[in-house]
Amino acid sequence: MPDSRRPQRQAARSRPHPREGDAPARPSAESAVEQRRSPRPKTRAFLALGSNLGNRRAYLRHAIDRLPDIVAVSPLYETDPVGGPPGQGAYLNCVVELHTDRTPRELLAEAQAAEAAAHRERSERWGPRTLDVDVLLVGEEEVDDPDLTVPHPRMWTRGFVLVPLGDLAPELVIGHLTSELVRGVRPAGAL
Ligand code: GSY
Repeated sequence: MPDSRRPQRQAARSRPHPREGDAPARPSAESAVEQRRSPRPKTRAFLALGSNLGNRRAYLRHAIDRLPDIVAVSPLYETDPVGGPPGQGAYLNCVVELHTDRTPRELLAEAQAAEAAAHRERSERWGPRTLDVDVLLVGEEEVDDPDLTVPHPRMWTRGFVLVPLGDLAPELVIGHLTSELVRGVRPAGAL
C-alpha cells in the first residue's frame, strides 16, 4: 500500500502521559470556554462605536454583526471629531446594548477583535480610524487597570456617546447631557 494511503498510526497522535517535572499542560480550547462560561449573572452592558474613515456605515454594520450578545442598537449620529489632528472627517457614532455574562475584559477583547477586523491601524492616538469600539458600562462593575477603565472615564463628557446612549437608556444620561454636548451631534438615520 502506498505510504499516503496507510492509516495514521494512533500512537503518533496520542499525548504521552505527563511526567513529574513536566511543564503543566496548556488548557484545551474547550476548557478555556468552560472557564469563560463559569456562572456569572447576565448584566446590561453598553459599547460605543465610531468610524470616520472609509465606508463608515459598513464598518459599523460589520462590527455589530460580529459583537456578541447585542440586544439593541441606537440610531446613528454624524458627529464633529473631538480631539485629534485638525481636518479629519466627521464620525458616524452609535451605541449598542448587550445582555451578557461576559466580563469587562472579555468585552475589551471582543472590541479589539472587531477593530482588528476593520483593519484599524493604531498609528495616532486620537487620529482618524476605520472603527473604534469602547467599553462604556458593564452593569455596576468597576475596573481600573492601565489598559481598561470601566465605566469609561470620558463617556460623561462626550455628546457623541451620551446622545445615542440616551436613546437606549435615558435614565443613565440624566444630569450629564447638556445642550452644549448635543451640539455637533446630528441624526444620521439607522443601520
Ligand atoms: O473615542 C472614540 C473615537 N473618537 C471619536 C468618536 O467616536 N466621535 C467623535 N465625534 N470624535 C471622536 N474622537 C475620537 S478619538
